Amino acid sequence: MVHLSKNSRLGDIIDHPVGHDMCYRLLLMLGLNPLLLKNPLLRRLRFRTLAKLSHGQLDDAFMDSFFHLLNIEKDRPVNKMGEPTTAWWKEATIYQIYPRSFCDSNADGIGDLRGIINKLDDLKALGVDALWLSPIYRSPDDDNGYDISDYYDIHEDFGTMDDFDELIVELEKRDMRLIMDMVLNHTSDEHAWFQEALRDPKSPKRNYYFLRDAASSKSVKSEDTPSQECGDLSPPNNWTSFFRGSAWRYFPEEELWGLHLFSKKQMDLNWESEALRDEIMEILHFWLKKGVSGFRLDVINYISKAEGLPEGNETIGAMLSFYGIEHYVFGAKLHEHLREMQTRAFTPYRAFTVGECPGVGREMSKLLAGEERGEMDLVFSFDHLENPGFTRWDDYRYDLDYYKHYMINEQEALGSNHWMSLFFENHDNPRMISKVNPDPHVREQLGKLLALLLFSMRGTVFLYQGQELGLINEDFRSMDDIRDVESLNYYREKVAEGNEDQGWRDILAGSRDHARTPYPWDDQPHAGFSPVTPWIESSSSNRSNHLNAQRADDNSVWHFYRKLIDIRRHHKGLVYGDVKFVKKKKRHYWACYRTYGDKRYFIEANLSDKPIKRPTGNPEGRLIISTHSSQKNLLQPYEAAIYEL
Ligand code: TEU
Ligand code: CA
Repeated sequence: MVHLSKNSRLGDIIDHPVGHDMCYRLLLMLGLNPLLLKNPLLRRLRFRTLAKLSHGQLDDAFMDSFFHLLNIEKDRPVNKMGEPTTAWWKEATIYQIYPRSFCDSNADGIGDLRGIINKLDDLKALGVDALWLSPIYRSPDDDNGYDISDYYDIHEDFGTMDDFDELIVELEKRDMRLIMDMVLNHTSDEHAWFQEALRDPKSPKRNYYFLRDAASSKSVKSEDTPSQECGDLSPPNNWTSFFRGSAWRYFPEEELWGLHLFSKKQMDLNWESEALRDEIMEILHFWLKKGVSGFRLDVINYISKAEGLPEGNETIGAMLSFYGIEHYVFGAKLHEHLREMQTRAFTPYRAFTVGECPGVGREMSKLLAGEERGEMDLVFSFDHLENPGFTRWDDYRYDLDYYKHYMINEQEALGSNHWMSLFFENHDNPRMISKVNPDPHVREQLGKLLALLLFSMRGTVFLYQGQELGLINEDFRSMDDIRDVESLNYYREKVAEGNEDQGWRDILAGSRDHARTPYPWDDQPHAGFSPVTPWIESSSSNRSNHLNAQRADDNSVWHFYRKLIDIRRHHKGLVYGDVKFVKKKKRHYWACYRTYGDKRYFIEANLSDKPIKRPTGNPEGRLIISTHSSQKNLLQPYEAAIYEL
């Protein structure tokens, strides 16, 4: 096994899975084209030469952290040849529901399980095979359910366990499956485990979390990461939270520090505790026994934290604006923990798993979800959601040519033992149409183009509620319209820095609330979501694009999605077929062939808002679906089509 160091050549670093994905991220952050990784000249450079060029930015401390992270991983991905094996979850269209905002059945302004049950026929009509529900467990809702206080109970806002059991029955009747969101990196501070851990130093639960004695914790002060509420004490290390500020919360009565990578009320779990892992297996069994088909595992790549919770590297911290990430993004025991869940819980039920893995790219994903690895089935990674040089908070036009090259890169580099998740939206991101082009005139065409790009690639398609209606970002008027803890903390920090206006612009570009507003059903008050004022409100541009109107219009975005789902069901070549892009260099032009047995397909699209010349002339074959009624030689703005050859 090669041991990587600053004397290694970039080529060897890029051939290492963690090295590859970290360098990819780095280039994205620097606003550089990640295709540079393939450059032979660059590959020959030694890392220390590159570091010298960075004017001391990539100092020795940085290199120590970086190579430490790389050298933890001893395995290398294998790419198998041939056809992929078949599986229900590869063919399925999986639809994510944000339960608070889907349908309110009891007029309290909050969506609920009965609301979902009432709408199952609409989802069936669209053609979805499985639902993924964002968390519905008991929770004080500091982070809308991603802070669980009881894994064995249903949130009272959402209904009862009887409602849940009924949902399972109603789904089965319709031949649909259920995938639960499972949050195992942290619990709510109101979870009984945490309460006991805090109160009782002798309790075994104390070891379920990262609780540190204030008296014994180091007292070096870090100016960069002030902790808000603890007088002159300093936190055990300099790690910062994804929701701003120190990742440590001080509990003055107990004189303890508790680690939270997310909000102050989301306390990180210590997977080193065997008793905790036993509890987790029990939770998984509980839901699997009820008949759920699998799990979406929230930030699952963060569960293995470096022993001793060492200081985060300053350079990495400054670069990412999060300190400490290298100590948990791909921890030493991650594979072991995933395998334990696989053998003890998932395999006995043949359950499906998709791990949400921020910071993980293509090569690391192969190690987490390669068929031969015994870890998970699929990974959500996020390198395609922003263009190089931009973050979610930036107001910019997303260039779909970046997506094209990203997809080429992914699809060509995966073996038949790998499978990718295909998605543009979820509850953590603004709407994709708005990112690409907010011009209302192109909204429908663009919605259809994005749909076709998703459904014509090799992978599993995940839709987020409202995407099938072509919903766009909300026109929030002020911070009074915003509910999300991340946005609220972010804005507060901007105000404290004196950047109030910038803060508001950032919220308008990147707030997670854009995707969390009520689903528009019909022309009733509040678009039929609820008879009363909902917990968060949507704008008229989304309310008027409701499902009812779209079902009545054969040309709607909804019908386009419905047709695509149906086509995929009848043309397995679009699911499993081999992918070959052509005319890759032609800007704004997307063209690829899919081959599966004796079936062949051609997919063609214009990624821009201007007409472009068809470089191939009029394609042969039978047109299966198109966004426009096709014209010769010219592709209309955002035109896209699939042909069977
Ligand atoms: O998200 C994890 C995550 O890192 C992000 O997508 C996050 O929303 C954002 O980057 C923060 O800067 C998952 C859930 O999807 C999200 O809703 C939760 O808030 C988070 O975990 C904590 O459970
Ligand atoms: Ca309700």
